[in-house]
Amino acid sequence: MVFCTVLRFCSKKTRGKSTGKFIDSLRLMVRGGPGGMGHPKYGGVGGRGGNVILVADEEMTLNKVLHKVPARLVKAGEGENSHAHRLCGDNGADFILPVPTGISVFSTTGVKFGDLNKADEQVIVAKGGLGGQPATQFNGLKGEEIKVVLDLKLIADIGLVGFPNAGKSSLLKSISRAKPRVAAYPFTTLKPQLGVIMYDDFRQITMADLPGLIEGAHQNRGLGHRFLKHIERTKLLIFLVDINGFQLSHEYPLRQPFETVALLNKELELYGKEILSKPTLLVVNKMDTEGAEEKWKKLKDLLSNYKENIRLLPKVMQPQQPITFDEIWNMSVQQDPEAVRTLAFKLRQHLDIHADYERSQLPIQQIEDGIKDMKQRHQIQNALTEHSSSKLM
Ligand SMILES: Nc1nc2c(ncn2[C@@H]2O[C@H](COP(=O)(O)OP(=O)(O)OP(=O)(O)O)[C@@H](O)[C@H]2O)c(=O)[nH]1
Ligand SMILES: [Mg+2]
Repeated sequence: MVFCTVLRFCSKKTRGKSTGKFIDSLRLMVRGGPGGMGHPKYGGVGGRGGNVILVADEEMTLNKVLHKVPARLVKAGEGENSHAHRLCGDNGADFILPVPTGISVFSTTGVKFGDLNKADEQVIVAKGGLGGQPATQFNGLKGEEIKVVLDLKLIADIGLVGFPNAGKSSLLKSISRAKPRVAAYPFTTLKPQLGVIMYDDFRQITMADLPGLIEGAHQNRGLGHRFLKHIERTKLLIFLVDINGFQLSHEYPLRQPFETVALLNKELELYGKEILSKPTLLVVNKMDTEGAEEKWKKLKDLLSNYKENIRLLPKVMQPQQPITFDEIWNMSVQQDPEAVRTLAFKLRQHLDIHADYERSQLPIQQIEDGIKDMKQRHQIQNALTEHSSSKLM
């Protein structure tokens, strides 16, 4: 009850400021154009109906799509009828609908049409009907008609996950030019926010800040789970944890920082989809608060043997698949801009190392075929060794 009240109270405040509801899923009825009539007397063939085609466009959002087709109905053009003076009718016009990059297109029965991940990629969702011809007794056929779901998953390099109030939006704000709302109550962030980290050499890395997760998020408690799909396509995750732990309200138990790490691990595991196999960094925040150093000592001890120590927690908090953190950091996002800068640098390094590592899978395949590229493997192995020796823990 208290939980619901908090949620409604917060959503009211933030929605007042927002510029429209963020849509990350949209249903549309799409209809291919009907074929034109043939001409039985002269054997004329009607034009084919137009197709409905979705094309990825980086400028689009699902809100803009809805603005373009407010009735959620998309119809391609009719094929032209065959006439005595013009026996072959023209084909109907295709309806080309620009959609955001990063969408998956499904039928409402769950059949996938495809993913549109890069600008200009396209998918035909409804084909136009055949024009009238002898095989159709010169009748034009109806076009395909189907309900489709456009499911948006943001494409960001890095995804921020954590309990509410941990400082995720504060980190996004200080590391990028994004201006997410930051406030001292849970569920300040109600929809995913994207920020771009800019580097001196013009490299840009995108980071997604998601609404906070809570225990039981996989059972649809809170807001976080609904948005977890947005980290499916990220290359790197940051678990952001408050050194003081998390307490939803006085009616709920205080979760110690180690418990919040395990619980985040568990929620992601229950969400599934191999999210836990992504490289993950742990950032422990709010080190400027009272008693933080003491708490950090304890947390560090527990984390140094994470796999064993999570088994000491109550069963409900235990993930089956303990995550391996690539690196663990502690910092104060709010008080230590230098640490934030170093983190930005580290993030870049991690992304590069993992990109190299992914690429290194190719030569490994070829090795099996007898073609060895040992030089590259050595370079990557060296990079990984250097990298692991720079870990905090
Ligand atoms: N003392 C201290 N407070 C911090 C720090 N970082 C963030 N905060 C505060 O923690 C509170 C929550 O910060 P947010 O950035 O809104 O947290 P969030 O994780 O985005 O929260 P949700 O959007 O609710 O999930 C705010 O009052 C921040 O000012 C820090 O390093 N030190
Ligand atoms: Mg936030």
